[in-house]
Amino acid sequence: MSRVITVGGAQMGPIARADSRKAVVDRMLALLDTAHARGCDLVVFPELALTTFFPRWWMESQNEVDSFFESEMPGPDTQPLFDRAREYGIGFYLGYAEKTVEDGETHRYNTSILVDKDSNIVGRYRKVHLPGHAEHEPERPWQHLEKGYFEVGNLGFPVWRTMGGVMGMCLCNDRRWPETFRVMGMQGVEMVMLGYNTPAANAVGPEPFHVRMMHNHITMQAGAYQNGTWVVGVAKAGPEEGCDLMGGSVIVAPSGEIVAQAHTLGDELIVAECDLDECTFNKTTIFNFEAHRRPEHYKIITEQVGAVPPPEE
Ligand code: CDT
Repeated sequence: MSRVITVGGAQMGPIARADSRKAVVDRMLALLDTAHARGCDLVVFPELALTTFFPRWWMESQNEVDSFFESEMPGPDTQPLFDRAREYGIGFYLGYAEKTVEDGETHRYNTSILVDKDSNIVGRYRKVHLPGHAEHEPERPWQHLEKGYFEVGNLGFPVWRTMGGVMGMCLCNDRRWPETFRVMGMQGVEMVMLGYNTPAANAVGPEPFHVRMMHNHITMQAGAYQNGTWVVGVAKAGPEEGCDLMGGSVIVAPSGEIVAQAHTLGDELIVAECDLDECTFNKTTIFNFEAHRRPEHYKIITEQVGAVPPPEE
């Protein structure tokens, strides 16, 4: 049986702080329509796809922060997405801010879900590597308050057998950490989906745009190659009220090659036919983990957080 999944990366242009959920969901429905016309089985939307990248703003009122969170999924605003996707028989990945009550306590996570072709939520991931800072830093040109507005995800990096393959998820900054991909690689992942919101410039020091875009791609390409998996990385792009977000959404083959790439900073669908059987070559040769990994030499990775150089002479 064919294991080809036609995947759409639904890059989204800027979302204004005042944009309603309905206005955003309407844009996502238009991307789903395009995906259907182009024969997609699965569509990947960005991180925090339903709102502007709100950690950019220092907000003292928790009520104001909470206005960017969803406390039900699907909720009244997002139900049309689930309905349209089910009508088309398309699965999707969606990043959003999740507010949830567990054991009587409220938690807030930067979350993605995986929805199958029948519109069932089959997977949930909560971002582990939260970048930025927790307190207001007024000297910055824009804030990056993920550490203040979210808790570290508590679900690890699971994978799910669905849509004919082994599927995994992560979010934005996670892609920069090889551990993210390896933990999923150790579970046989065949497609990693990730949404991102990455500023085109570094807020705290000079870094050329082309170098930042290289970091964006090189991390996903390395994750794909070193684990023999497809990677679908999808941006929120363009000028979002004072902060330019890079685009550069890509679909990366298990060889590490980019097979589709966005060329705009707006709403744009990139499409690739992804044969999950292409994962087998890497997984059974150069990256045959069973044959070649030496975990007895990797303990420092899980036992230590920061780098500890040897003492000075
Ligand atoms: N959303 C997200 O994780 N963005 C980060 C930017 C970090 S700048 C503090 C990224 O790694 O792309």
